[in-house]
Amino acid sequence: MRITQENISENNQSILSAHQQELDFLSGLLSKEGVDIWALIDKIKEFQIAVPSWALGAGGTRFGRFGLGGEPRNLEEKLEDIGLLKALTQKTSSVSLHIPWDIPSDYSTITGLASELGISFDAMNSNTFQDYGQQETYKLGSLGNAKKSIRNQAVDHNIQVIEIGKKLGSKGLTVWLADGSNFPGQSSMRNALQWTQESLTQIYTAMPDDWKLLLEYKPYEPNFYHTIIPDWGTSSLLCKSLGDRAKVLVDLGHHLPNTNIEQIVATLMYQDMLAGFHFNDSKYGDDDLTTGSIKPYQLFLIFCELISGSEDGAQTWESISWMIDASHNTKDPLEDLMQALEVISICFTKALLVDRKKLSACQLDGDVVGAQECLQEAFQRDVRPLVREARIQNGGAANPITLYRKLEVRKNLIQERGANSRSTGL
Ligand code: LRH
Ligand code: MN
Repeated sequence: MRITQENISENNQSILSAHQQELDFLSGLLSKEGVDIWALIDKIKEFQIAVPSWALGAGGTRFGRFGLGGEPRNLEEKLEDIGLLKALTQKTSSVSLHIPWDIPSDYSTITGLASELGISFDAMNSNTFQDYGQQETYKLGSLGNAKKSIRNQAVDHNIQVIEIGKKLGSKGLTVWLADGSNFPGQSSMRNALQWTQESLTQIYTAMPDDWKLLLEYKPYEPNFYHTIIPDWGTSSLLCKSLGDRAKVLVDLGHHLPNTNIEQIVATLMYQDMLAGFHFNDSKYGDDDLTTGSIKPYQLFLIFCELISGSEDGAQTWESISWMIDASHNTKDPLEDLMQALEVISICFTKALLVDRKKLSACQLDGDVVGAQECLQEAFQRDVRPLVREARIQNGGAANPITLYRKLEVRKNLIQERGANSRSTGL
């Protein structure tokens, strides 16, 4: 199924006057405060977010998975679904593939379809946390496994992923390791870290010079006593030992409760060590819930650090990768992703509205209340008309989910692919 520009402009027509009224009112308020509306809208239009290939079907937990039908059965259909998201939101111009879940059957078909849909290939993800018929099991680890032969197998897999990515035009490799232990004494934590460093060095050396390595950390799960790369400190320690094209990937769900993630972002930008993000939200653990559905203020504060860090020259905006990493246990994956894209754009826009001059003056004067008022002033602003205007100017739908439902996309996908089609992924 494809959504045409006619579908979109016809639907937008019905809401344009109401939208224009809201936009004019907000523009009036913000212009009085010296905000350049059009520059703001351009920044929102340019801000693109990669879609994870593994989040286009129903996710699940060990307690069960509830399919919804019409799920993409192969990489071609996954690209079609991202094409639907792009048509509706004009926010998703790239996909992040996971290997072996998304090994292309025919490269020319895949690259042809991707360019037809206007989709490029973002960072590739290796997978040494499952067994999928490889020689030796990853049950007790991969790059940090005590057995040299298994470490070599995992290094070879990552090099294969790089080779696949090179054929697709990707420029990055994301490495997340489930490696660790479930019980004290089970593994030598210092040796496992050293073996991991040695394995990563082989992978980094095999990467083309214009590629970057994004090293993702996670405190626990699937191992529940220790994880070899549990936090940003260990990830940046390893990255610094590899070289300046290795940086730290921040998955918002990979933090112990109440961790100050915006401070981690500030610290990584201070060292030019931030690779990018896996956006999602969580209440307790790595819940992979819809971005901004639980802690939108935290997401706003993270964007405040990103904007101040890039405007002050700590790290360039262009060097940071933006991806969603979520699992849809109870929502339609495409609706869930459209909700995430909306709130990411909203929190980014609110953060752009922070009067940074006034804020740093308050910080220097020790005006604690004044400083918070600067953030609240921006966070409490309803910027949805700006985000909608940016989307409409980009050729997207004024209200993506409304149009998605009006066109009965899920129903059409079920007719096309069947009620029990299942997507590869978690
Ligand atoms: C690990 C993770 C990682 C992916 C996987 C699908 O929790 O966040 O980024 O490889 O989810
Ligand atoms: Mn992730």
